[in-house]
Amino acid sequence: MADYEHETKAEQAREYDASQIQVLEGLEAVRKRPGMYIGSTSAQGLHHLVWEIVDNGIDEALAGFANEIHVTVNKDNSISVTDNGRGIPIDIQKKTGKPALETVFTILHAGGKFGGGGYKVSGGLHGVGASVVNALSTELDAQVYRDGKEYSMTFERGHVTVPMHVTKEGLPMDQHGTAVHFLPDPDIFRETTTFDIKTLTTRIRELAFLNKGLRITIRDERPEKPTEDDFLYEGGIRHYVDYLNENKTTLFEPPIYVEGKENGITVEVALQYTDDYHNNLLTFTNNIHTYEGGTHEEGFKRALTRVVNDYARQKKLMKDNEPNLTGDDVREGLTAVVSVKHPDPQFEGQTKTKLGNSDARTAVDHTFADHFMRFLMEHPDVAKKVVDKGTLASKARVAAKRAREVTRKKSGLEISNLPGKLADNTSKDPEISELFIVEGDSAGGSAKQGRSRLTQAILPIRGKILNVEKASMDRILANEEIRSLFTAMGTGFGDDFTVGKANYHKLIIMTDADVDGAHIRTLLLTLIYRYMRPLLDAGYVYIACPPLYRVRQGKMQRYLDSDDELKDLLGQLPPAPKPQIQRYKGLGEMDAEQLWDTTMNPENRRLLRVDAQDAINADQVFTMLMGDKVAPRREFIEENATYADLDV
Ligand code: TTJ
Repeated sequence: MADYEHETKAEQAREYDASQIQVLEGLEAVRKRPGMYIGSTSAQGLHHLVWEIVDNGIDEALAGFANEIHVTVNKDNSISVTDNGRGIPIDIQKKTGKPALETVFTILHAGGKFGGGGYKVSGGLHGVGASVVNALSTELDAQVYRDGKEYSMTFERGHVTVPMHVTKEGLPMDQHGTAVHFLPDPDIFRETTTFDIKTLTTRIRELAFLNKGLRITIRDERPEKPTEDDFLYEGGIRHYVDYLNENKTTLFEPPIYVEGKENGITVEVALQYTDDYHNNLLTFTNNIHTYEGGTHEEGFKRALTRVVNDYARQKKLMKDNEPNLTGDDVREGLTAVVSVKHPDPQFEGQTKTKLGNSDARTAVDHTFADHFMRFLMEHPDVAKKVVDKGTLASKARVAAKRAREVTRKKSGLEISNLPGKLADNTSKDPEISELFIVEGDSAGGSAKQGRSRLTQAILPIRGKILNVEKASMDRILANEEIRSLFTAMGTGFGDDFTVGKANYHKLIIMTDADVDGAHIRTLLLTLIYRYMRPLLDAGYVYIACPPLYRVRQGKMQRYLDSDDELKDLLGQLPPAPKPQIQRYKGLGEMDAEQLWDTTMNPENRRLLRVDAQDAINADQVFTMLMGDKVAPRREFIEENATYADLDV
């Protein structure tokens, strides 16, 4: 391209116009199809805006130039994010003739791509940059602090309204950083423009764990008395493991922590064993939670299994003729966080949260195996506990397998031998088949009568099922209620579990809208979370939402889900004839037709999909709700009295 200074004014103008048009086209595209850039325009998409901005500050921190990020939810539901980095460059770029600051907010994908040196390792799920946030905000303003000056610039829905100019001079020369403030556009975010402080706080805490030494604060200015949380973990993911195990009984303190670098990949692993029967392994790549795992997870698992077995053989903790401990054995009771920072991550899988780079497998394996073997050698008492735990798991696994084989022969976990209480649907197509787990025999009866026979199967369960959080595998397998669920689903159990064999692509939990119903639902969700997790990952698990009220007036009949809706409706109805209000306490109070109309008919019903994305919280929630320690449970229930958080 010709040198800018040698172009005529007309050429410059033409070029400016051309680039301007391109910019507008780019950002108009974002406004036309926001879902393509931020996933959706639901609450999740709304919160994504915050991460797009925060990620820029994190990149600056990872590059070593910032150590503080402050996030504020303002009274009007706008967001402010500041960092103490170098500040977005304000010099005029030759290529565009505009300040770099403007480019960052008006060119798609421009975030972090300029300036040279280092690489962008952070990034939200989509990593599309600040311009997308700008396009989807009614107003956005940015300040840059550098060279003793404050520079400002303002936008509306992606368009520049006030070009960059100096707004303060004579500031301290060592004051530097970036501040961004934006107000999401309600025309785009039709569902909600209200930020959820819990969602923001959870992710910010996680980001602080994942980036040791970085201080991140979150302030909520909306309540009468503003709240502020301040997160700074010098120990990084070691503290994450502490946090995850807060309410568990651990086998040793503190968590093991290793860090290393191989081929430009930074590897961190923290782990600790608990007396639980299951494990909690979280993996991250460039601060993104890799729900589907991938090469870093494989490298970690492989190294863990190998090192524990090698150590046990070397120290004669296992007999020569005993078989090796399996991966599942050595992971029983394990809580671990694996975090890698990769210069060029390849994300694969259904939700693009599976790491594909094979160099990450070897980097994690090598880094972790070396450190971990040395750790075991230096801490023989801890090492013995780890080996003992694995050995115990191995024995339980063998016993459970034997029990399973016996039951399979006797009454069978086989599809040919469906449980007696199951009213199956007639279609054999899993995609259109739904399995309702219904609380109570009477509701089960109504559901059987009212259902669509082609697509809907009913499995009634009586009362409280076994709490799997406190039971070993063989006891779980001996439980009638649980067995019939696995048999009906057709997925197999334990090592044999295959989500591809699921007979139903919707597993719908239908319980009463009272405390007992909520408890049964939690028991079922715990079972599914611990032993049928792939169903959650596949998005097959749902909660049915029976209505709370029926209101009738003359020929009019309406079903309502909340007290608010009831109040609204009663406010609108004429006073006569007197409206008749029925409050449903249980599913059993509805006849077959009502149950179909309100809760089962795909045309009218509401289903809540149970979201596997919330898995980290779920682990803690289940430990708290279902584990042994009572005090944190009471606290948790008091804090979350509405129960709603578990549902989505
Ligand atoms: C780029 O390379 C030259 C020096 O500055 C680098 C940079 O972009 N730094 C930077 C950007 N620090 N902080 C940001 C930033 C912070 C927030 C909160 C939001 C945005 C869009 C950028």
